[in-house]
Amino acid sequence: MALLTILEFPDPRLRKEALPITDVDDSIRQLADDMLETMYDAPGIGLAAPQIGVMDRLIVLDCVKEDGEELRPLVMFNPVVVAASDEVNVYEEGCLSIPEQYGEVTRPEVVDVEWMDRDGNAQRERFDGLWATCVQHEIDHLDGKLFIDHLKPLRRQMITRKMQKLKREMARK
Ligand code: K1U
Ligand code: ZN
Repeated sequence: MALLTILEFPDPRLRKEALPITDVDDSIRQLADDMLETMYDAPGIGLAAPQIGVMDRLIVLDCVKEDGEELRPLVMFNPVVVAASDEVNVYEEGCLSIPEQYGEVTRPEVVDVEWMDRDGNAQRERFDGLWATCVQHEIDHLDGKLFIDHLKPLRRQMITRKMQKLKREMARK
């Protein structure tokens, strides 16, 4: 197992579209396990492959938040939202690639997602609550989309400028 480095906005790799996975083999299963370890360590509730610089359509998530409740690590290859409710939900989202910045994002409250699991089997499940928010946030990463793209222009600009300034300061150190 290995901890991976999480890319930070405005890294251009976060804006690229990831490619479909054709073969679920041991190397991609190992990558998924390393991503889960990295996500739990961060700590976070989700992680998408482009966030660690791998342009494959792979996400991991576990939105179990209660202490003592059994973990539910999910690994999804080629996830797709196949149905979404008209009802929406507003959640103050964060992102491991945009540290310490938050914003209210409106998304469908309930989504049906299809994906391929670690054994190459097709899966379909309905998600609601934080699971629905998180799976949509992670699938957005696969299309080069970030939660700030859902915010009002002024808030998005504020976060973008803060992150650009932080990057310049880090480069000077
Ligand atoms: O994709 C990511 O950057 C991970 C991100 C997922 C996410 C958070 C909030 C709403 C939608 C999607 C995070 O995990 S940020 C960290 C976080 O939310 C968290 C960390 C520890 C405990 C609980 C939440
Ligand atoms: Zn994110």
